Amino acid sequence: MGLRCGIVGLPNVGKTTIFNAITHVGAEAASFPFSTVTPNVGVVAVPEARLERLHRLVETQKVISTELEVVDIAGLPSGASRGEGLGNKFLGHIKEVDALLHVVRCFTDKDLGKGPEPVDDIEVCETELALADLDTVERNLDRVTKRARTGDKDMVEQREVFSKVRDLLSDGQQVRSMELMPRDRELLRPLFLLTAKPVLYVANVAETEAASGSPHSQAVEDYARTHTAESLSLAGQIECELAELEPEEAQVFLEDLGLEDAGLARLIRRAYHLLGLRTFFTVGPDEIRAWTFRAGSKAPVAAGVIHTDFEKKFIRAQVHSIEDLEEFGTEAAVKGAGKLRVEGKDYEMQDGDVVNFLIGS
Ligand SMILES: Nc1nc2c(ncn2[C@@H]2O[C@H](COP(=O)(O)OP(=O)(O)O)[C@@H](O)[C@H]2O)c(=O)[nH]1
Ligand SMILES: [Mg+2]
Repeated sequence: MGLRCGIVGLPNVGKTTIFNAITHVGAEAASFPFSTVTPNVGVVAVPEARLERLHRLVETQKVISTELEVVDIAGLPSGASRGEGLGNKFLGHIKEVDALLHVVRCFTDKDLGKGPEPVDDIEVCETELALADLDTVERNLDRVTKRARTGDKDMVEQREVFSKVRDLLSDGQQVRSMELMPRDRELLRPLFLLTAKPVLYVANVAETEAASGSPHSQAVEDYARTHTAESLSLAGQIECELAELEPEEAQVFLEDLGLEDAGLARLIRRAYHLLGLRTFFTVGPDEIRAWTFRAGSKAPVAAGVIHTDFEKKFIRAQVHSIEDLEEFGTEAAVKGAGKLRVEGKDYEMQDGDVVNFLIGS
């Protein structure tokens, strides 16, 4: 699918700690050699409890998860948007990802000698991103304004949109929060604006606050709610330790801490969802497998995820739910109960669908 999320935030907030924990959990970690401006890229298996539910019902050779690409982008230096130092490179890396996991320090760092100021930190980062966007929009506004003089309709339309967005950015709004028409957003897409990307704030709390959260993580949550973003809290340090343990040991450790679920599993699932990614399943004696599609995809496009040819050769899909399989036991019994749906090429795929695609030759 080629969608990626990038871990961003100020220096020393725990980005690399969280990235390392994620890639430990991941099936295959494909890291680039580390350097300060070469981002680390990891591939992580998306935790999926529904695969286990299917495996309990159907005997199979192997169970295959979907994957997500995560990039550890080095800390954003303040002044990045003015092209100072390595600023441009950092912003370039952010441009290349599809969603942002914005890590915010909510733990106390003894070396820094000051308490967490998560909302101030968020605003420092968001301001850099917005200034970079302002620069991008102004450059493009100049370009289309010149060309609009000839009366070119497309250029005039872009001029109107870019100029509106410039004003809103100057006003301190993030593109993702702006009230814009779908057509406006379409015209903005080629600009790859940084504040247009979906954001999940990750409040990195102290070990002792892993279960309860803190007033600081609450502040992050409140900020997210009013800024068209999502949030969750976790303790990066603990996640790192958890990722080193065998699953049974990790479970015991989690219970000791009063946690239901590893924060990382939540983080990965939320990131996947944030990217607009959804999952369907195929089930058979060879494999039970989770596949990724974009929310809103039609059945032939989803078939094309399995094999490129399948999109064109799609005939129809047989679809049922995991709940139906749990109720009736086998696919044949699901069919016998009249619960196996036959869907055509206009069917919009739903998260959790268990599918058989019928493909022509
Ligand atoms: N107490 C505490 N320290 C952390 C936590 N996460 C990271 N750190 C420490 O913060 C420092 C910076 O972490 P790092 O992951 O390299 O930050 P980055 O610059 O954002 O990539 C390191 O000394 C970590 O050990 C955490 O959850 N709790
Ligand atoms: Mg780092």
